[in-house]
Amino acid sequence: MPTPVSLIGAPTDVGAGARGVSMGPEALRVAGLQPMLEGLDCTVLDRGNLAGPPNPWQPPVEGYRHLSEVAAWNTAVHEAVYTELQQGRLPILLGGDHCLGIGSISAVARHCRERGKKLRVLWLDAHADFNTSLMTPSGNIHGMPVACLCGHGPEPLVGIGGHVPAILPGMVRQIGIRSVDEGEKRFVHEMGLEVFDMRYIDEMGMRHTMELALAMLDSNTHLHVSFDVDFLDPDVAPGVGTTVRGGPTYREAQLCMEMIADCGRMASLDVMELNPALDVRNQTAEIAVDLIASLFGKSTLMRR
Ligand code: Z70
Ligand code: MN
Ligand code: MN
Ligand code: MN
Repeated sequence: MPTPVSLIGAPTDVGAGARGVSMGPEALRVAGLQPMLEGLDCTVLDRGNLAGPPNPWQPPVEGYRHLSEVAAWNTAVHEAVYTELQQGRLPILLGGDHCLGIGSISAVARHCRERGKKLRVLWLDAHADFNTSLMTPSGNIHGMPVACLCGHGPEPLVGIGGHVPAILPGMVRQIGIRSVDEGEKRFVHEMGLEVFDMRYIDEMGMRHTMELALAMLDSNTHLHVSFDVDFLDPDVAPGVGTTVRGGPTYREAQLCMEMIADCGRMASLDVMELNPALDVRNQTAEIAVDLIASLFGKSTLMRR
């Protein structure tokens, strides 16, 4: 029996540098996320959308834009994701900007600590999202969630979930990375984050990359997938806040998702940064739904 799935909408762009990802949850619903999952024999509950403060659209203060709003949204996300996990359900967080990964992954980490489970986080993204207030070029907190989760960030964010740091860099595998700021690059290296950037994927292929990223998972490992839709090449996915050329093709992304499905360990998922304001007839949402189908085990032929 597949784990029952819960959809949680978090319609906000408080952590982003462009407006519009607040419309992401509804675009994914309109693209047929729930019926697609049901067609794969999942039972799905749509929990609706979380509530939080509006986007005040202010400049950064001391290196952070909208820190109190970002903290409020992440607290709501943390509680919602944690509640679903405690009920034995597989939460899918529908973003919203990627700052919400703090609330989501801190909840997953808390669940794993309480259950004595190991945690592996796959971070599919064009960006490392490993900035701090000292090195951010923008003040946008969607460029900081991985650093915050690893304990490097402001107390109202690193403290969510009650355990600092929420996760260790060694739990994370980043895939598809192709835009990292100068200071951020040094910090990624210093903290020993494992990054499979586009250069690596080009040279070694997606299959080898995913074999390494999914290595050493056992039956006691909770696999969390944090899917920033800007992971995909802009040719296939124009509807994101920040497009970066040179991303995975549809076929590479599909193989990535299929290999995650085959490992059988995915127990929570974020789908982030979809921006319907920049999309063309909801095509990016539809592609995201296609790829999520592969993540949940859709395959062309019967699998042995
Ligand atoms: C840049 C910053 C970012 C997503 C942009 C960009 C971060 N490194 N993340 N779009 N999803 O401003 O920190
Ligand atoms: Mn569980
Ligand atoms: Mn991101
Ligand atoms: Mn990104």
